[in-house]
This record gives sequence, C-alpha cells and structure tokens, in this order.
Amino acid sequence: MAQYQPLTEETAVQLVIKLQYFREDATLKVKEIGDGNLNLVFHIVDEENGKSIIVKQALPYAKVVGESWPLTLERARFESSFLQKAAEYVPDLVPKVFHFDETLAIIVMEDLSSHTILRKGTIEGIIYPKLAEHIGTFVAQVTFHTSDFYLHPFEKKQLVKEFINPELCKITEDLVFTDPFFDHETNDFPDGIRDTVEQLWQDQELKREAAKLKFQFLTQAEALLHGDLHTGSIFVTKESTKVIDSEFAYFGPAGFDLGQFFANLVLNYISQEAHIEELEKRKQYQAYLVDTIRETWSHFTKQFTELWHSKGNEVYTKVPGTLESFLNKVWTDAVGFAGCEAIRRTIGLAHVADLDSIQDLDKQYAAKKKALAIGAEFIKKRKQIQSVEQFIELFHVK
Ligand code: SR1
Ligand code: MG
Repeated sequence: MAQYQPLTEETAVQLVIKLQYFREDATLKVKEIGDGNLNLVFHIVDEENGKSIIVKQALPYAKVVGESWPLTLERARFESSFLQKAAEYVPDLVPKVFHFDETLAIIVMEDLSSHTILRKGTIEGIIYPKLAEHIGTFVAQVTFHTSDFYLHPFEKKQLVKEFINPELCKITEDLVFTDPFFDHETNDFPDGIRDTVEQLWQDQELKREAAKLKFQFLTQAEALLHGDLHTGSIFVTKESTKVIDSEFAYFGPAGFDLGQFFANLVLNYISQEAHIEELEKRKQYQAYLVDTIRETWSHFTKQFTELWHSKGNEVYTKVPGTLESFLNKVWTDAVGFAGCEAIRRTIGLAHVADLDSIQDLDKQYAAKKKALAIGAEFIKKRKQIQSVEQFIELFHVK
C-alpha cells in the first residue's frame, strides 16, 4: 500500500504476512480491538503456535468524536519515537516496537494481551504491587535522560525539534486546560451537577491558576513527556507494567505525567465509594491507592536523585540545592496538573469509566462533585501543598 488508507481486518493480515511476521499459509485470527479515543488496533494471532502481534493504526480523525475532527497521522511517529526513546532507558516498561510505517501511520508492536488496562483493574479493585515502583522509575528515567541536566544542549534541542507535536498538544491545551473552565460546547456532564459546574466557571481564582498551568504546558520544554499518562495508557499484571499510547509525547513541564497519573488514581479512589460496598474492603483498596501515589513519588525522587548525582552533565547539577529546587517545582506542578486532569475527566469531553460507570446516579453525582472540589483545591492550593502527605490529606478519609 503506497498511500494511506485505513486498514481492515483483511488488509491488516495481508500486511503482516507481507512484512513476514507470519508464514503465508499460517492460519491467522484477527480482531479489531481498539477501544480508545483515536486509533484502530488489530490483534493478530497464529492459531497453530499462538504467536501474536498488535498492529496499531492512526486514523485521520479523532474516533471519539468522528470524521468532523481531523487529526494528524503524524501522531503514529510520535508514539513510535517515544516508545523507542523510552526503551533506551526502561525497555521492560514499554511494549517492543517491531516496525513503523509513516505512510500508513502504523506501528507493529508486542502483543500485551496477557496484561490488563490499569483503569479496568483499578475499577475492579485489583492491587498491583509493582505499579508505583514501575511508574516512578519510568518517569524518572525518561525525564532525567531527556532533560538539560543530562543531554548536551544541542542534542536536547534536536530532540525537542523531533517532538514538536502541535496538534496533539492543542487537544490537551483545549480539553485539559481550557474548555472545562468555561461554558464550552465540548464539555459533557449530567444536569444533576450543573450548579456545581457553574460555580466552578465563576471561580476567577481557579481560572487564573489554571491559566498559569496552561502557560507552563505551552512554554516549558523541561523534558520529554508521555503526555497522556492516565490509567488507560498503562497495561499491567501483578508483576509487569507497560506504558502505551504515547502519541501525545512532547517536551513539556516535568510534573505533567505524574500529575495525570496521580489524578486518575484519585478519581478511582473517589469512585470506590460506589464500587466497593463493603467498608473494610473499600478502605483497604483506597489505602492501596494512596500508597501507590506516595510510593510513586518516592521512587521517582529516589531514582531521579541517583541519576542526577551519577550522570548529571550540566554544571549546576553540582551546586547544592539545585536538585531540591527542581524537584519542588516538579511536585508543585504535578499537583496543579492533577487538579486540571481531575476536573477535565469529570466534566470535559473525555471522561473516565471509574466515575461514569457508577450506576446509582445520586452516588455518581456526589462522586463527580467531589472530584471537582478536590481538583480545584489541587490547582489553587498547589503551592501550599508541599509534601505528598499534605496532598493525600486533601482526599483521603482514614
Ligand atoms: C479527542 S482525544 C480525547 C482524549 O483522549 C486521549 O486519550 C487524551 O486524553 C485526549 O485528551
Ligand atoms: Mg490514548
């Protein structure tokens, strides 16, 4: 196929045979399994020997909205380049990329069917003991190795150039940082919480602080970010964690990925009031979520600090206090970004199943109102919230 066209199950099979991942006479089972907002995902398996792969293809529009929202196919390159860059430092925490085709906007990659999407697992109340260590490691390694603390300024700027990702960034600028704070047509929320939403739109202090965070996102090229690190972008088992869906990758403020990850755990925490009926069980699971936030931050700072001392190339990495000041900034930013993510996943265009799947509408509205209140606190109080314990106190009921 010389020109772009969306794959069908049939052409996806033809393609992988042509690429020699399977024998021509293999009996292949194929299924389109994409359930995200943007792409086609084909799962292909050889029924004789069980060998399987994933073919992911970007569509020229946002699937979640339809063909009326055109979207660059270049995002497949960002996704594949990010996965390959991350694999230099954390090969076990990303899927293997076998092949990338820019024209077709496809990535052929490792099949992770043995894993579960973390959002699904957390909604079901499953504990992943290695998650915090893995995500803390992932963010520390990618952040440090793509920052000016490690890279030569020429190399850093070359990489920044490769990850100029205006269209996908614009989605975040609009959907995370702008639309939810105004009466915008992309917003989506039930009438039952309209009063709370209208109050939020009138909160000028909140809007001023959201504006500051948006401008940080627009202007601060501190390190390479995944750019969409919510719990739907992470595959897990009890032992393994794989970060996927990196099409939003770009150079931005280092606290952004952690902020999104924390926010999605907090939203899950809030939703558990409705999902886990038995009080003792619920408390246990919520305590696990809190520990995951605490431990992720701890693993992140520990690894980042080790890398800073062992591999820091920038002269200021030797000046006492510089590391602490950078980590403080990452923390404060992460809290603010967590607030924006919590608000947008509650009333913006792209929701989370954690909240939307609450069947009892009174409980669902109560959970959504709580998410909005907590999100607003994260944004407005981020500079006073100086430790992970203070952050946790804002939503954790012991
Ligand atoms: C139109 S895309 C909506 C959302 O889905 C992606 O996963 C990102 O979170 C984006 O904001
Ligand atoms: Mg995605």
